[in-house]
Amino acid sequence: TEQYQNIVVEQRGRVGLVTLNRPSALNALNTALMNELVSAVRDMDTDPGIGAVVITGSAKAFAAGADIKEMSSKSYMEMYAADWFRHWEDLTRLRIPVIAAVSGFALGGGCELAMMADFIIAGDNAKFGQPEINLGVIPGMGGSQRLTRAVGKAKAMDMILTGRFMDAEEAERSGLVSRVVPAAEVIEEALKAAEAIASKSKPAAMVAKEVVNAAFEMGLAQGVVFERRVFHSLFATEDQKEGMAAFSEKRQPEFKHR
Ligand code: CO8
Repeated sequence: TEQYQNIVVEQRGRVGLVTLNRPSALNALNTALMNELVSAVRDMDTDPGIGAVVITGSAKAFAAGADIKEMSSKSYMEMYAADWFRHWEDLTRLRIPVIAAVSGFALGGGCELAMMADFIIAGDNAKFGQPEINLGVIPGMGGSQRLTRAVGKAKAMDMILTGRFMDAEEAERSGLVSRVVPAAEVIEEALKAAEAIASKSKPAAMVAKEVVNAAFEMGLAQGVVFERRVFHSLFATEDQKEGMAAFSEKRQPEFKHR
């Protein structure tokens, strides 16, 4: 397996677990960390033995943002020429389900990274924020778009314009996270959810993610037709035959992920 400096990569059953590991900077997201994370999850995405991914940080910080020290002296032209942050978008093109398990700070790029996951499970100590305005900038990894879709205009404007943090309770109430659990249990809870997903038919889980994401890109009528066509396509899988046969025979299905 590859050696990484800024992340720890593990496999638990059919689940890939990536832990951001730059404790000296509260997991601030620099280029080296991004390259490692993108490389690790891309490998998992095409690994037939993996059915879901969990991305997590430390107890104190999921990630405290893009690395301010790495960015601070860059010129416009350097940012533009490198298309700074573009490679983070690769995380949104993964085809298997991804869960962000958030303890502590998820700020700036950290909040944006969490929102690139398919859903977020938060510890009760989680703090979400887009405090870029305090640095004289704005969100740059999708925050203005994904936060607004997740929590609506009022709360997104409030957070992005004032830079205030949202605690776990408000984040759940607002629809930013799917569950809040005691902080000490957040990784275990995310691994359980990922294991549940990975035990289903993989082709069904992959297209389930694809059709939900299509809801953000398509009109309703077009999205409903897309869903129906994809639904039809699953009748070409062995897993559909097995899943429905198991139901009729009152037993657990044995999915082959094909
Ligand atoms: N970048 C670099 N280093 C960081 C970052 C960061 N985002 N966050 C924390 N660190 C470092 C600190 O500098 C400190 O290092 P050192 O010990 O060497 O001084 C170490 O981590 C520990 O941090 P603190 O001592 O500050 O810990 P506290 O517990 O006192 O405070 C906070 C925790 C509140 C999280 C505080 O660290 C903080 O406010 N961090 C910055 C939060 C922030 O502003 N995030 C947004 C960053 S900008 C961003 O993400 C933009 C994304 C898209 C940009 C697009 C541009 C094109």
